[in-house]
Amino acid sequence: MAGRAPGSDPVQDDPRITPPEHHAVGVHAVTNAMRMARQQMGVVRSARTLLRVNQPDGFDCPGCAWPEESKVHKAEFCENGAKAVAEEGTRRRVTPAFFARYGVEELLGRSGYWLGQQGRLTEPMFLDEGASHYAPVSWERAYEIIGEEFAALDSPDEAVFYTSGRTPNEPAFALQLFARRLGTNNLPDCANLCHESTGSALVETLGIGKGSVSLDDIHHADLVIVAGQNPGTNHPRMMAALEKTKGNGGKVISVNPLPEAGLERFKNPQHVRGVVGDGTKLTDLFLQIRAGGDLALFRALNLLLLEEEDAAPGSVVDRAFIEEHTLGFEAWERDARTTRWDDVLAATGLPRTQIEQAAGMVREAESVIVCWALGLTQHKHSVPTLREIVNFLLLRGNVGRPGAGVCPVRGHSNVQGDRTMGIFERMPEAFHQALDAEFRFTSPRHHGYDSVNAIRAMRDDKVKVFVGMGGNFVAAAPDTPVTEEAVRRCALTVQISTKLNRSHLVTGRRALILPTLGRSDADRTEAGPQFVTVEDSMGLVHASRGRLKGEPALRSETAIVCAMARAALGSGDDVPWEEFALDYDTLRERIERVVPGFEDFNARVRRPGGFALPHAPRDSRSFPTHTGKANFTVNDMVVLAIPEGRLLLQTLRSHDQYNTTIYGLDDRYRGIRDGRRVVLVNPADIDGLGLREGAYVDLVSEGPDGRERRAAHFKVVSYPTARGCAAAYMPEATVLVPLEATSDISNTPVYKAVVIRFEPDSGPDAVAVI
Ligand SMILES: Nc1nc2c(c(=O)[nH]1)N[C@H]1C(S)=C(S)[C@@H](COP(=O)(O)OP(=O)(O)OC[C@H]3O[C@@H](n4cnc5c(=O)[nH]c(N)nc54)[C@H](O)[C@@H]3O)O[C@H]1N2
Ligand SMILES: Nc1nc2c(c(=O)[nH]1)N[C@H]1C(S)=C(S)[C@@H](COP(=O)(O)OP(=O)(O)OC[C@H]3O[C@@H](n4cnc5c(=O)[nH]c(N)nc54)[C@H](O)[C@@H]3O)O[C@H]1N2
Ligand SMILES: [Mo]
Repeated sequence: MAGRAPGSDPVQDDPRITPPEHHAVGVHAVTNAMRMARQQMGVVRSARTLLRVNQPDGFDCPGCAWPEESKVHKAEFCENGAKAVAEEGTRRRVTPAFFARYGVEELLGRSGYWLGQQGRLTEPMFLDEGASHYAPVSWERAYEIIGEEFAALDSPDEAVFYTSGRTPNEPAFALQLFARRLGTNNLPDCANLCHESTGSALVETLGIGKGSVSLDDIHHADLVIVAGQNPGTNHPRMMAALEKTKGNGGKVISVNPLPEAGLERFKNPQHVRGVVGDGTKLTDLFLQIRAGGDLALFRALNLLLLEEEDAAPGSVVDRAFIEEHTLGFEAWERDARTTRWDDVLAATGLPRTQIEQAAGMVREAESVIVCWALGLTQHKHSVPTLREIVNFLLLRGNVGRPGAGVCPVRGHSNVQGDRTMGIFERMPEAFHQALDAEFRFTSPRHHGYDSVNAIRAMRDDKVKVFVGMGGNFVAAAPDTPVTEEAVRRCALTVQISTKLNRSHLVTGRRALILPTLGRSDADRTEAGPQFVTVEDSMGLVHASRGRLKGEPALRSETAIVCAMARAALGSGDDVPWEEFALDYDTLRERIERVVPGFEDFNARVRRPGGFALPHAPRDSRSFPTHTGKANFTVNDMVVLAIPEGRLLLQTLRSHDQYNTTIYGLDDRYRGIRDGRRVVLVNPADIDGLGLREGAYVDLVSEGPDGRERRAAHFKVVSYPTARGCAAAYMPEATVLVPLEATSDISNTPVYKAVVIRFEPDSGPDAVAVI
């Protein structure tokens, strides 16, 4: 990472600190989103574009994966959805003249915020070996270069294909087919960095790695537990769903080290009450847990439920369900009863009375849903934590009936669909067999690299070509300098992108930027207008059609993948890549024959609202696990021990960013303005550690490898986070996350629990730009 360039962008400026807010959305959300939309798109384009988001004949919001309320009703307003659309629909342009003006070294001194603000990429660009600047290149030559580098591989496993979850189903299917025709399963994706722990836990216990509830279930649940999630910022439309839960008499418990405004009150801008009144109180009980304490919390809840059952047999435990549909109950129950309260209190930091109150609410609820996101998936013990949540739901039969179930809330708008399409380094055998039968070949069965293992492989010179299908790998992955050094060892890096980011600047010996159409852009081939499809967090598949006229040189993701496949696999490959790129219906016909649940795909996806994929636990209370039943699992208690003088740091998102894409410098709900280098610390910890509110410090982490990592110059903000826990934004704080610190089983980076200490400020000049 380069030092700070003189005269560079003002991202490291002094943030202003104001009190956090206690409600989310309201009129400020609307005005803020409209201001950003106007700045990026102008008035007319803003109106035209924003009115088409999530409409039956419009495009799928490139923001989060929360399902649409109803495809046939008017769009719900969503501030951060509007910001995501504006970021893509911007009229600003990054042209060849831009690259002639700025060399790669100079751009490396600019922040990701500045890079993103420059606008949409317009033409393919090539960075030749030793060159200081990217130069324009024709699409034909770009594919030739790709062909040359693939031809030079000693083994197909020297290629890695990373996918970010915005990529729609059609190009995702084509990409995995390309990789497997080549002979590799090296298909890491952003899910490896995100919800992989969810997949690992749910496949083992319920037989399918996806959520089991619909929006209707959320609306009609008696109790929704929202753990490790900040919907006010990251899934704003979820607040409207929780408002309905409340309206129907349901209750909400939120579990979080931070009191997130979006979980306190929701001012729905769709209602008069939401604009002029106080809005709706969402959370009935807030459990301000210590980071990493959720496994202990759910163990304690389970213990309390078992004890209630002892006191009044038959009143708590759903014996009939357990008998008929599950395995492992007795062994689990024996272990659950060994749960010790001193461990629970140490791990959670919660008073026992609050946990008892929560257990009381659970007992009174006929139907319970647990929702979660990264606060639960990015810990070392995430998989056991999520398995324990499954135990908690199974105990009362809260799976596969109305108003009950598991609700992992995904991130990227098509991250779930990409996985369904086969973007995974270890797809099940049934998928390989179907793929092989359809395309008459034998796909490789040896597992590929996930994201962390791909970094290790690049570091160890086992990879020569890295292809990024969207995303910003070097800024999203952990241990930034280690990842950057690894990527630089490649012979060729190819980024298929809409916007400029750091992964275009940290490159292999040669590098290509292939600019692509986004969701909101019209996609027309010689065969006529095309559309793509996506799958949301609840397994609903629907069409997405953009209307904006993109720059003439842009190609669709499908077209780019198919042309790359042809260049790498040669004219002898008998997959009709050209036909796929021309007419996406032909690709969907193949998807239909390979992926279960896509019968009659082309017809069904043309219906307004699309269709729901099958989900055995939800649909029929059947559990396609290795045992054929839902599995109770024993998950050992974990109490994180934090050495004296240290805090547990989580890295999270501000309100003005989308992962590594920074929209602005405010985190409105948390009261942070005009800056991002802040560390949120409990006032008692500020005192206890001898820190001073408003002072600048360095954050230092100590990895399992014994190496120290430093993030310089963070402003200490006194904040009501749980004791012992601190928070700072990604990607600025990502440098502190060691590559070797990953979740057991799922291998996800431990982004939410980095042990840090504070050291004197090295000053703004020591800031590593990201
Ligand atoms: N506007 C916007 N929308 C987005 C994104 C974005 O960046 N911007 N990103 C998208 C993506 S890819 C994803 S994966 C999702 C992410 O959605 P979130 O998971 O909501 O994202 P984070 O900002 O990482 O917030 C993590 C939350 O978990 C809490 N938390 C941290 N550690 C713990 C813990 O140990 N226990 C508990 N109970 N809580 C904990 C944090 O305080 C915080 O509230 O959002 C998606 N939507
Ligand atoms: N420290 C820390 N790091 C984290 C996390 C964390 O909580 N803490 N969260 C992790 C999570 S949950 C995730 S999902 C990853 C996200 O990792 P990524 O998905 O790799 O990162 P993004 O920032 O979402 O990628 C943004 C880039 O995607 C490109 N893009 C946008 N739209 C499109 C499109 O339609 N098509 C194509 N081809 N490209 C497009 C643009 O060029 C843009 O610059 O980050 C992870 N990193
Ligand atoms: Mo994510």
